[in-house]
Amino acid sequence: MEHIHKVEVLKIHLRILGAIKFLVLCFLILSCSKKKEVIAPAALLPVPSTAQLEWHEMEMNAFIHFTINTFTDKEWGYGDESPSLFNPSQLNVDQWVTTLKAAGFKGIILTTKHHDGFCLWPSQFTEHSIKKSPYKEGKGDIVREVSEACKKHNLKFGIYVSPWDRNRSDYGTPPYVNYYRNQLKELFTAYGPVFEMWFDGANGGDGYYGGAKEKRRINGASYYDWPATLQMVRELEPDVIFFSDAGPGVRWVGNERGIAGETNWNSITPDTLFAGKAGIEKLLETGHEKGTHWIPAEVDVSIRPGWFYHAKEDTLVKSAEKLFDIYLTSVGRGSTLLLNVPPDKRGLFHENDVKVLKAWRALLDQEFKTNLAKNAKVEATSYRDENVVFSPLNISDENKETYWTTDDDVTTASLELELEDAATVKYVELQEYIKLGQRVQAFTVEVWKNNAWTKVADATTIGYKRILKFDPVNTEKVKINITASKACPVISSVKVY
Ligand code: FUL
Repeated sequence: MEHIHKVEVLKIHLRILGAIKFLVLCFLILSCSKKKEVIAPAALLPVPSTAQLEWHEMEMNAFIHFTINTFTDKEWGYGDESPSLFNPSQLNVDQWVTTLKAAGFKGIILTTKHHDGFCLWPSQFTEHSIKKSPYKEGKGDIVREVSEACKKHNLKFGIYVSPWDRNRSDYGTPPYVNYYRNQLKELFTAYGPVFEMWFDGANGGDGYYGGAKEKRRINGASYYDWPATLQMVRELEPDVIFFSDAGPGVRWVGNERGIAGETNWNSITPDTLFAGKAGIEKLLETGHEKGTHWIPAEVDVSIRPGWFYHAKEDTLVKSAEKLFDIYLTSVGRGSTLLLNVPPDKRGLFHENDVKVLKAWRALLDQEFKTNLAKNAKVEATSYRDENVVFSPLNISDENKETYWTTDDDVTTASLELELEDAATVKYVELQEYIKLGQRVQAFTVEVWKNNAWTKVADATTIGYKRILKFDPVNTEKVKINITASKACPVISSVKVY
């Protein structure tokens, strides 16, 4: 009897347990269905294309200026130089590419033709090329060598093809534009993939021009009919990034000193700009907050005073410290650095340049060795919809697709990072999630010192990446205050060194 009673009690217990389980399940289903919808901020136009985004992520590319000028000790060849002068004795493109790769460059842009018109590939459209030089008895092709070495070492390959040609007798007339296009066709058909194409702004002036030896002026806005030329190239290489003073892929930064504007918007309104247009330097340096197109600045600068190799500049190679400063004013201001390293007459990077590149790499690695934000406790004044998808923790998860953001009507906000231990800090590095556009207009950095917040830096734009350097300070807490933003800030990464 007793036994039967126990079984009944057990049954009742089981039923109660089942009911509880059912209720818990209902509650879970109900609360899940009630869960807020995840609504990311709308993109703030303009935004980068996929190819531009990849270009931003490269951060550092190298320029290689090498041509007949290397042998004539000039910066701009007149166009009458004999191809027989081009004779590198120990050319080794592997030395170029491996040196640059070790320094951290992701792509290389080679001067396939500079203003003097000499071609580093055996173009079928001119005799003014490497095929008439002693190099490999006229069988050489340095464009091919470099593009293949880039493939081998997994770097991207880009080309500089000067529109201005001081050798051609037809420069300034319509047939030359056809010649130029034929050369582009040759290059883009046989040497790709090409990630970036450089159109230089220097256009027209005096030159040899097939013996005419005169000054020729062209109308930079109309002579080349750029839209048609770009369209032709795009058909061969759809994702190529076009560099010129005003884009359309990336713009010139307005100076050759390695300095992007402290305020650096990735946007400009290009309608009234064209390669070679005078007086636009300042605008190119800062971009324009209300610009209609995403056309970021590229910072081109040479490791030496000149773009081409000159023995007299062997002692004037920029120091590792100078290159570090340039890194901060280019990559550290949301631009991509394009650092020129010119091979010498042997066809090698000079020992002094190689030494400096190594020291610079070591300096970068040393200064940015330990990211103190990695294990920091992070809090924000608010986060979007109080949804963990937009949590401030995203800034240190090393996932470039996650970010911290606020509600649409919140354009000022702070992030506080509490470091694991007190440490000496001297750099803060921030990244906006630029897929949704560039937003931040002003921000400050504070550190906790003597029981109070002390401002150590303030700045304007962030963009793809912003690095601020300040006097080293010992602290356990760092605060970022976004003080003005075009729309809710969207920050994907914060690092502290
Ligand atoms: C300038 C050119 O005139 C220089 O020679 C060099 O190629 C530099 C990168 O661009 O406009």
